[in-house]
Amino acid sequence: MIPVIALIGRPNVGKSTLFNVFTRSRDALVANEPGLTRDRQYGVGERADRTFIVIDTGGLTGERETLDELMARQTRIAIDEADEVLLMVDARDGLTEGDRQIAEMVRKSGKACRIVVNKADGLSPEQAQAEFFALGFEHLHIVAAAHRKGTTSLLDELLARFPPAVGAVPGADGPVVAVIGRPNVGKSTLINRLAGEERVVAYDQPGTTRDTIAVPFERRGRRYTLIDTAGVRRRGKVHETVEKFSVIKALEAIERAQVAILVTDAQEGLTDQDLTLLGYVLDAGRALVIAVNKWDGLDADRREHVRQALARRLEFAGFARRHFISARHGTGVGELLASVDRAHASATRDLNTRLLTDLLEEAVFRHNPPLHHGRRIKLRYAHQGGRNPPVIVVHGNQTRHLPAAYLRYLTNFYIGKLGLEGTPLRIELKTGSNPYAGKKRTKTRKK
Ligand SMILES: Nc1nc2c(ncn2[C@@H]2O[C@H](COP(=O)(O)OP(=O)(O)OP(=O)(O)O)[C@@H](O)[C@H]2O)c(=O)[nH]1
Ligand SMILES: [Mg+2]
Repeated sequence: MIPVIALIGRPNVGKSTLFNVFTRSRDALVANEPGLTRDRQYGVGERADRTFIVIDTGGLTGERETLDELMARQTRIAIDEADEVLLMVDARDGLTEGDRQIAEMVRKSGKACRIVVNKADGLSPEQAQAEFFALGFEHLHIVAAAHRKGTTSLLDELLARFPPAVGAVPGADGPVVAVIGRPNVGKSTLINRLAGEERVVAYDQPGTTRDTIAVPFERRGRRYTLIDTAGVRRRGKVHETVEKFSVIKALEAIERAQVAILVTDAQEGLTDQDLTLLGYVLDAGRALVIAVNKWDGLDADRREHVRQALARRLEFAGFARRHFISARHGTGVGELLASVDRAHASATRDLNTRLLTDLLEEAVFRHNPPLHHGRRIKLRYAHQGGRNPPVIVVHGNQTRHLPAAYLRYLTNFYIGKLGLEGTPLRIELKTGSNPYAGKKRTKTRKK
């Protein structure tokens, strides 16, 4: 299980700033204006081989009369989803009635909680912390999020409480595939189609929102593990089942998988939620296959329209194969799985240094990098820097000045020549001495 941390507190205490430090993203908006964050925000962070999920929430005033019910609900959901809560307070404001109210809210939830005293820059630790012990929580951390002070040790203490990460899915061999998508797009139908109908039974059982179900199956002599992210299903008033959507589940599944299948609904088109999920997959660098489900219900005109709309709107995830399927009838599901195989193979492939360097030379020969201040940018050799996603590290001179367009050219060149499919490829540029020259150490050192 991946630890989930919720950031809560009054407006403007620095929750989004800390969120950005933890996730190293610039996603959460930070502004010197209380009440900026309105929705819950989810992000994934990494620290020394550990992965964790962070939830940013909108600030709560904590004052009964003005307490924004919507924000309060958001905060309650975040507390509920979290394994540990960080209640942030502002060292410069000192302890306020709002802080007390929010602390009370956490206490009632029974969740583990730490006080994070922010904006402690320029204050002595004694000054900063003294009054906040009155909130009655044992753990108190003093940080200056905007200056990244104290944030690493906070994270280390926090993560130490959780058992170390368990790679992917314990006991899984073969590709681990996350099946993600909005409620009722047909995730479970697809999983049943792939894994066999007897699996159906499992899904109607109540569980907590955090339960993800790993479904092992075999097809044509190959083993797979599907991660089902379908929410807890409740029988609705009428016939249908209502599915509760959990971002945490999707994030967890994406982290644990090598390939994601994003299931969308052809009849409803792409929604913001689809694009949010897609964004999570791209951030994680996972291999991706897109399943456009419920294709059976569309006439020829409509199909053409949907095809074009998707091609346009999914251009930024162009590496992902799109399959138009009917999970209910089984149409297109075999081809979908074949794409999953190819995406998995591409994403986890070992790339030979010799080959990568030869290809680099070929790419440069065909199309030279430009000059920078009259000196040619040189790309000399390449080697693999990671898998899933594949990372190619390219060494050369003045690589900082390599234009984005050239990097795109190089990326596409590698993708084409290596025959990579269904996975993003990352290229890292490095300027400096050749690490393989390490044997002749004295020479390179002296430069
Ligand atoms: N001096 C100082 N300022 C900080 C620190 N951390 C955050 N700030 C500033 O405090 C302001 C509010 O920060 P946010 O991260 O947006 O606060 P928030 O809690 O997310 O606010 P809401 O989303 O409105 O609830 C910004 O101007 C930050 O730059 C810090 O450690 N020291
Ligand atoms: Mg915020």
